[in-house]
Amino acid sequence: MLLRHSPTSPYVRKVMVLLHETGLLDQIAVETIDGWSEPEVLLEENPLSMVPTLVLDDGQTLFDSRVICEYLDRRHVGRPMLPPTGDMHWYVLRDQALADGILDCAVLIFVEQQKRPEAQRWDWWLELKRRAIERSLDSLEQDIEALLERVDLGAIAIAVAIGYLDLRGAAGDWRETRPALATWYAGFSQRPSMIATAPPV
Ligand SMILES: N[C@@H](CCC(=O)N[C@@H](CS)C(=O)NCC(=O)O)C(=O)O
Repeated sequence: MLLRHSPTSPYVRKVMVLLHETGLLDQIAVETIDGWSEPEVLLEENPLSMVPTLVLDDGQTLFDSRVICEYLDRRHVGRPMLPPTGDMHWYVLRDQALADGILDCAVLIFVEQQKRPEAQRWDWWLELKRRAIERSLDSLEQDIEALLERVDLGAIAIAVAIGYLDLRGAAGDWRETRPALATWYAGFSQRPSMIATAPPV
């Protein structure tokens, strides 16, 4: 299998952390590509021209990160990163949706600030997305008990999302008002899977 990869993409990082945690890393070749420049090879595999894209051994492709993570999670023998049944199945998916939603907001802010000409930036839009991130972090702080001791797809996605907020400075000094979340994140960040996949500064 071949994973189309970008070292700064948090969606790619989620897949990479899962590969580390499940011991699947040596089954995957990784190739860095820039989705934003619509490279021909990626367009043939994914009309959205986005990373991560996973090319299977039979030439079929899978995207996006949620689909890739679920596919990979069924290919190892250890404890599943997405519990197959029960309440936790839905809670883990919900947590991943929250984390990906935070990422979607942070990427939109990044694009608005870094790619759009300054005169065309839309403050209302930026503030709307910032508030969504703030509320999401508040809810994680409030429900921190539900996150403790977990290493699953939901916890991975949340840690990766927070890592991306830090990388882009998209949530300022969020730790000041969310001490419990900060402590949880500090601990989770020490996992070898998180250290090995940390984006270049
Ligand atoms: N929902 C997608 C999002 C993937 C995504 O936004 N990838 C970005 C890199 S962080 C990308 O490839 N952007 C290229 C583009 O939008 O043209 C997933 O979970 O995989």
